[in-house]
Amino acid sequence: MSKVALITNISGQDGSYLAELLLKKGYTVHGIIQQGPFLNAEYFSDNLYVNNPDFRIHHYNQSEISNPGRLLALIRPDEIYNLGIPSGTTTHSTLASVGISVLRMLEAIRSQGLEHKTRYYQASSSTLCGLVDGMSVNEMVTFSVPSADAVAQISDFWTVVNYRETFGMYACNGILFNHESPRRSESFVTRKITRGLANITQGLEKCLYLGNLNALRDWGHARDYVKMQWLMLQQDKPEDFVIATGVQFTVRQFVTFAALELGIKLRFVGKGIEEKGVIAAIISPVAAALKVGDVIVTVDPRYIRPAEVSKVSANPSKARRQLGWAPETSLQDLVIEMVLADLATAKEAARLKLYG
Ligand code: GDR
Repeated sequence: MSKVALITNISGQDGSYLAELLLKKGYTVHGIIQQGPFLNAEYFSDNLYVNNPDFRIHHYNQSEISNPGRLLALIRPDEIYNLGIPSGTTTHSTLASVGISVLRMLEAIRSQGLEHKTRYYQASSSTLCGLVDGMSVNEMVTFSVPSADAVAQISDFWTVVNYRETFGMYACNGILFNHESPRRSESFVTRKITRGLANITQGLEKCLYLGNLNALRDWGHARDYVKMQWLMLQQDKPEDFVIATGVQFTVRQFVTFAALELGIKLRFVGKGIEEKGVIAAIISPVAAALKVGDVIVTVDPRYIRPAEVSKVSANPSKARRQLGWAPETSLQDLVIEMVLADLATAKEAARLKLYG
């Protein structure tokens, strides 16, 4: 009998990669889509999904989500991956929906008598640590200085720990640092950069406007991180893990790598809000319409955050030590994959613009 998994927010970046992974492993995958009626066809175009009886989507409204018992009774999942809400959802709705849904999901597992069958994964992020500049995060971090967002995540985190310790449930938290991919939303800086620069090479945009170029982030590939989420549920005992690469780069470096992949060598001039990225050399025909000296990156004060956490490092050594997990994709490879995907889209958009 194949294992049954339930993934919430399956149409998001992580949900779609996780669904791919589990289907390849022979699972029957049930996914809940929380907002809007559509499955993101772009992510699910693979023939893994088409007419696949092992892949089921449930379109739920808010009240159905907050009452998941019926679905659990129906599918009796071996594993639940609660990926929560799409990133970027506002704080009020975060508190109103996510904090409660974790509790309701765990309660529903118990009320259906599944507490010794169903393993539960809760997606948390480094936000829950109440990040302060310069701090290093491992699983022992004390949650302090919380932002409003962190309050919701801290509540979820301890609810999971509480159910694990009080009811002996197999429930764990993944504390994920930034994880990106071509499926990342454009509201995050990596995708904004790869999409913006690809559009510029195709004449669809002139300049990319960014905030703090000095911000340091630990960026991994979402596809690697969902493997870790799965691994967390395959152990003898449930534990919480930091999921990160342990390596940091600045936003400026990310822009530089992405531009290079598009055949543009950038030179940064000026400081702070005066800083600009100027084309120093064109080294490939992809950017043939551009010329040396063009300003294609500009710092725009509107994107500078008032309370910026510009430097936080992650310590994912527990994942490596205990689960043998290490990210497989380097930042350079991640950048290449994202740039190539956005370049293909930009070329198509430019072609349509030209020929209609
Ligand atoms: P982050 O991701 O805030 O770390 O949260 P984001 O990509 O938004 O920002 C990363 C860094 O880039 C700087 N930056 C810009 N950011 C955006 N979005 N747009 C810009 O134009 C821009 N210019 C510079 C930011 O100031 C920041 O320093 C992500 C989310 O997934 C969270 O949900 C999660 O908790 C953390 O990662 C771990």
